[in-house]
Amino acid sequence: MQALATEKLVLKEDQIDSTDLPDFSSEVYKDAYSRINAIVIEGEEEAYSNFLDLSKLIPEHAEELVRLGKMEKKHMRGFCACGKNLAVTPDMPFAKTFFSKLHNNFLKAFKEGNTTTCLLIQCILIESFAISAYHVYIQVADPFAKKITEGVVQDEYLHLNYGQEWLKANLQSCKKELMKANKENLPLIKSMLDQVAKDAEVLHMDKEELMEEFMIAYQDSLMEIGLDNREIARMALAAVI
Ligand code: PL3
Ligand code: FE2
Ligand code: FE2
Repeated sequence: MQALATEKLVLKEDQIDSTDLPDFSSEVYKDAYSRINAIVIEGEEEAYSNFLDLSKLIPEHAEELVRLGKMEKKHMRGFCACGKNLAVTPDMPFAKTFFSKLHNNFLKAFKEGNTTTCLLIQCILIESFAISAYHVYIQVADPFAKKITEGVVQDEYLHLNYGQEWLKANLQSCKKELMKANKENLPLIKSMLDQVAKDAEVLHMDKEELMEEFMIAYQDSLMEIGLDNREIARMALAAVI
C-alpha cells in the first residue's frame, strides 16, 4: 500500500515535469507569442528612446543614460531573435496600441520637462513590469529565449536602480509629483497586465504570479526611494481603485 502511494506520487511529479513547458511549435503557442514577442520588442524600443529623452532632461547624467538606452536596443535585438527562432512574426501594430497610453504620458511629461514623471514611468513602472514578466517567462521559455532573457533581466535591474537613486536623492522636492504621476500611470500597468494575461497563460505564465512579482519589484523600489509604509500602501492602491 505504502509502495503504491509512493509510486503514484513519482508518476505525478513526472507528469508535471513533462507538461510544465508548453509546446513551442504549436499554432496556439505561436499565435500568442506573436503578440507577446511584439510587446517586448516594442517595449524595449520605446525604452531606448525614453532613455535618450531622459539624457536630455538630466544632462549631467547624459553619458550614463545613453549607455542604459543602448542596452535596450540590444535587448530588442535579442527578443527579435527569439521570435525568429520560433518562426513567429511579431504583431507590431498590436504592440504599439498596447503601449500607446503609457507612451503618450511619457512624451507629454518629457515635453513639459517633468523628470520625475518620466523616471517613474520608465525606470520604476516599466522596468518593474519587465523584471516581473521576464522572471516568470524564464521558467517556461524555450532554451534559446531563456538564455537571452536571463541576460536581459540583469540589465533591467540597473535601469530600475538608476531611477530609484535619482528619486531618492530628490525625494523631498519630487514627492508630490511622484504620487500624482503614480496615480495616473499605475492603473495603465494594471490594465496592460489584464490585456496580456490570456496570451501569457498560453505561454504557461500565471497572471497572479505576474502580479505578485510586479508588486514585489515595485514596492521594493518605493522602499529604496525612501517612502514609508503608508505612502507605499497608498501608491499601490492606485492599481485597484
Ligand atoms: C524595458 O527594459 C523593457 C520594457 C518591456 C516591458 C515588457 C513587459 C512584458 C509583459 C508581457 C509578458 C511577456 C514576457 C515574455 C517575454 C518574451
Ligand atoms: Fe530592456
Ligand atoms: Fe530596461
